[in-house]
Amino acid sequence: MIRSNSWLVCVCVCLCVSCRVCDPCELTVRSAVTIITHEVHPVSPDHLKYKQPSIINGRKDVVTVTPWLAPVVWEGTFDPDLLNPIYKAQNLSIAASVFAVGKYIKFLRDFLETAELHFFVGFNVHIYVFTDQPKAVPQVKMAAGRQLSVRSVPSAKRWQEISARRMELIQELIEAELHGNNDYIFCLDVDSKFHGHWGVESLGGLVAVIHPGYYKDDRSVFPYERRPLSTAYIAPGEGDFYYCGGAFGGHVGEVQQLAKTCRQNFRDDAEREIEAAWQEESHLNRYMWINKPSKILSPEYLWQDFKSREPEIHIIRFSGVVKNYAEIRPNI
Ligand code: UD2
Repeated sequence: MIRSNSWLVCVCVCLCVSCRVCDPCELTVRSAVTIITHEVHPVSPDHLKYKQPSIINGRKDVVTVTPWLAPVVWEGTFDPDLLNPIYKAQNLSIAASVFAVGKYIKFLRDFLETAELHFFVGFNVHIYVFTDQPKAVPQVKMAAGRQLSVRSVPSAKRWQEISARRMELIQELIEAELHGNNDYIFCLDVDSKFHGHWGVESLGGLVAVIHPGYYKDDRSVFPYERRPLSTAYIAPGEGDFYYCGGAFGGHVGEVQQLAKTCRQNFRDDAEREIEAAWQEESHLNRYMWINKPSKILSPEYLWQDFKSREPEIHIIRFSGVVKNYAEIRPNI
């Protein structure tokens, strides 16, 4: 099927590979069918003026491509003057999901207000807020082409459940409302603010954000789920990067597949009475290890306010606020 925004979606049968995808314990949770999206080449408007690209001058302090040849997006690796007209011509829609349950509702205003200033400014954006307090959702003035919808969700006694249930609700949102309407979706933590440009350079089939806490570490110390009983298990010596649970996204079809798999794996773990070390973040890391992201966003796209800025971070685009867990979570 050829989509209107120039993406080709094809369906192929997975071949057996030497990974845990084919372990008997995962057969029930992974479909034999994988959706792969191929981006057709970008089409530039005629006579567009922008800075001359170079393949010898550019960022030398960071790695800008993974070993599987996915770009790693850092400031200085892309040109908005070139990218924006290309994507503008496609009349894209970008959805964002954000959960504000219990006391986390207090973070919503700053999240929404700063998204207006920095997140896909000038594009069609639809923010979906999931909350147990719809009446407390702040009224934030949104620019033309941008809208907000509120979805009611029950509150929970454990923060782990709220965090983990996001995959299920994201899957349902995509299946019920987004297919055919929105081209891309980003799933974001609410206890965060935008501080700088986050735009079309972040778009891709499957997009992961490098966690700011571990990007200089050896993978043996990543907080992956290390118990083989869990479907999120990654052994020492395995894995690529440690990705954030607080920001990920991509084409809606890809994110649907991710959410569906993580939700099912979480459920299978629950039946075995095991909860992955970092809930859906552990399942996301497991998924992204097998299903390599087609684009990786540097820690500029999810920093943490309590961390001092590192020299390679030229801009902070989105950052988690400092919070007192004991005060805001329903349980410790
Ligand atoms: C990390 C991840 C988070 C998630 C979690 C593991 C980052 C920056 N954060 O952060 O995404 O993977 O580990 O579960 O990567 N929420 C509520 N109400 C609650 C609790 C949580 O609405 O009572 C929502 C809210 O959108 C919040 C998100 O769940 O932003 C994640 O919860 P967190 O911020 O407490 O998780 P944290 O800081 O451990």
